[in-house]
Amino acid sequence: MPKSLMVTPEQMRARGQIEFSPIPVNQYDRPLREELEKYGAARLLGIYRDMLIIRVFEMMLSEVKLQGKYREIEYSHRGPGHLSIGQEAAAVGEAFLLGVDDHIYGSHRSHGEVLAKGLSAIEKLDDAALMEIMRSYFDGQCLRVVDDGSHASVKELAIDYLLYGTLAEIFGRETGFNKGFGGSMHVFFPPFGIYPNNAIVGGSGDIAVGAALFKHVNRAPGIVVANIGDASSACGPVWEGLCFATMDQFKTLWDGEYRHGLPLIVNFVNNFYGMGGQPVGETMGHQVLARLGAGLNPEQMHAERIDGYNPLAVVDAIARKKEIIARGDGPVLLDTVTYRYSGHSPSDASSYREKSEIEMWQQVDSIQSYAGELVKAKVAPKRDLERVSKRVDELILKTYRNAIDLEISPRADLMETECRLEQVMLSNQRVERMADRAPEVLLAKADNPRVQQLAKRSRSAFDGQGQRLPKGKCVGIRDALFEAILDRFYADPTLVAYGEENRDWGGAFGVYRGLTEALPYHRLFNAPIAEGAIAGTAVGYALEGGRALVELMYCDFMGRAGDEIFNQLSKWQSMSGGGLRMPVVLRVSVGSKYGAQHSQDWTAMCAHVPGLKVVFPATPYDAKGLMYSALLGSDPVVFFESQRTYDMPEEFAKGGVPAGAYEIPIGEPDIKKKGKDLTILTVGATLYRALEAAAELESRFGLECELIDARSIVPFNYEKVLESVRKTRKILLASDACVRGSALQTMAATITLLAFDELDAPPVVVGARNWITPSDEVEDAFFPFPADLLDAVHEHILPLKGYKVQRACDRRELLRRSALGV
Ligand SMILES: Cc1ncc(C[n+]2csc(CCOP(=O)(O)OP(=O)(O)O)c2C)c(N)n1
Ligand SMILES: [Mg+2]
Repeated sequence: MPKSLMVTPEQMRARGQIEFSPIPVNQYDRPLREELEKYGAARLLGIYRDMLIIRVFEMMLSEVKLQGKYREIEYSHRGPGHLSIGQEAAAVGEAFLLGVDDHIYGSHRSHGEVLAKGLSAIEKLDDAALMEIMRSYFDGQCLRVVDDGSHASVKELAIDYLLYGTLAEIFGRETGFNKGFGGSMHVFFPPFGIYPNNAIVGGSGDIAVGAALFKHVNRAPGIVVANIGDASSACGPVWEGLCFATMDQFKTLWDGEYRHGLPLIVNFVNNFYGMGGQPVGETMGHQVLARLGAGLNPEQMHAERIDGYNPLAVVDAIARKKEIIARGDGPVLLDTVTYRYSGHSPSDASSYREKSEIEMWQQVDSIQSYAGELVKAKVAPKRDLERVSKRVDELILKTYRNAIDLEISPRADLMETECRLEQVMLSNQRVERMADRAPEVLLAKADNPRVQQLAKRSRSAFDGQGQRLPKGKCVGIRDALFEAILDRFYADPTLVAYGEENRDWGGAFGVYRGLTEALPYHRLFNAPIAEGAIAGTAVGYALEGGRALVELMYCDFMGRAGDEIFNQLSKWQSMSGGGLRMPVVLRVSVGSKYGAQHSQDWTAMCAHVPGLKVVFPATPYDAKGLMYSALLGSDPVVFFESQRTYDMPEEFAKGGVPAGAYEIPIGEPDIKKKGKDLTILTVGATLYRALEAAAELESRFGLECELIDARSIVPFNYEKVLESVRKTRKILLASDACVRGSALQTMAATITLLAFDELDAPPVVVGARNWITPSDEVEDAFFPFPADLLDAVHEHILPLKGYKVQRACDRRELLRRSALGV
């Protein structure tokens, strides 16, 4: 909501109508002869070879899946095989003009795109660069398999390498491009500009936008292409990604050289089918997919339909779209017509379509047609094409033999302790800055009005005499977060922050107040209300090598970004075999007072999905130190904050919140108060209610409580907690999360397992009720209060003399609730 964008009734209420421009459909009709002049015979023949490589590769996989053998050599491949037989021209045409800096993101049916892009990269890279890539990628593990001294040139070796790395990955071998941790639907190879392919269809719809955002913000060379299936054009990530990608601000508000559209081609690989459902005539209403671009911006995303059965029509389209992007008018949308002869997967009997339909497309088969054109235009005689075909057959057979051989191509041993997969689930690096250049800022840190304001505040909750100060006079959690974030913006030039109401407003809860003055638009901006795209673009931004800090306002809104958080953010480090990093900090706040859809603590969901770090600080000291660690790390961190504690001053750390930088290691709980009779472990804002409970337990019952703030949930070092339990022999765990399945339940179970002999009572978890959060007026019945903690201690840990339970929580009551599912 920048003030410069005035909304006037005069303009908004004026009569008029919206004009749309015609959308080109299959307009390409240039004779081959013209392309021959442009590209030369060798390159045109290369297109034929590349299409054939893909066809034979996919036919090989089809045979393996259907018959359990290829050329009579048996192999059982249990994994998926979504083949693109028939779609070769679309893939090769797209890749033809793309350089190594142009990055493709795709979907489950991407073998063809991987091979086409790889072959194009091999064509463009010189021998030294190719050797460097092959030698350095995973220390040359894949190269050693194929480099048998038989290759006449480095390019030939590289083609072998590409085919082998891809197939070994499909067969789940450690020598594959992603250590076998990705497999058929996810295989990718960043050194050739081939970025993650997504088995969550449409998943690349917002990730690729984030990749383009990276290129834009960091002025990195190249463009990004999102290859998305036609049926997946209905998906949330695709629509959210499109809205994000076409935001006006890129062309209106961003400054100077940053004022231009994103370098992005959204390419719908339109084979007219989902699995069996048909977007045209059945599951969607656009009739022609290219129409989708029309409503998104006045440029209509320069959308057009192109004939993906003619590789040269696709080459032509990519050339024109690249020009549009180069002049700053991206992003663009392509509807690339193609067809798959193969089923959705080998088990698909194509019951949803007529055989005659498949035959019609086979009659105009792109490879056959193109071969005919080459011969007709005398680019190559038929026997040359036959020679190419024979060579391709040999190549694929050799690749197959190597990839199925367990001696040459072993599977990763995941049974050993500290196995390879454990090593890549999280990257655990400390990276001061993701690029070496001066960060762009608008004013010196010392001149920042908020920095100046905070300099006058107390850094502790108490004055020199130990008297509690009013909150308004102290540095609170939101200020402590601001300090860490501001500081990192002056250190890491790639760091960007965005989300809803991040600029001007100052972040939904005021954490970013003062950032707008400090940062240009391209480092801090408002995103559309598209939580999926906010998280998904951060994934793409990080995969490309940047660091993103994104915010989802309320924790509850993670539901909107579930796929991006749980399937994307958490997984690409490991699915890359450790080749990629994911430095993303996702801030979410846990609310109260706003009822059922604005008050949930979903730490357990994040903790349940492997691949995410999860923290929930409750004090300014911890918030600042953990934010530093999160923003210096290389892993995705879901950073929980509580709206109840944003203005909480520091009352635990001696000396208050340090003004300078410091890090608190993620995973280390902290003892907030020493005690010998009962351990209380809390997550988040419940710390303060536990503190009240501890005071009461001490004053009324003489029990000295040891209070431990978990601070982190994943990872979590149990040592301090176990040490405490050894001393107190009793532990109560409390948080605001609904008690069933909460993160503390896992901790309680682990403590039981590790300290069973030292416990006098079972670890007891107190949380919110298994209800919706009721409205503010009655929400106290939902959240745990000090009395609930005392009740739990009395009923399950240690009877408190003379204590009267306030709310039943005995065995019978717990059984009743459980049987009812509440
Ligand atoms: C989010 C999600 N929903 C459903 C599926 C199951 N699925 C796999 S492929 C597919 C069809 C996708 O069609 P399209 O996007 O046109 O790509 P194509 O298979 O035609 O290449 C479906 C429904 C999935 N993998 N991910
Ligand atoms: Mg499709």
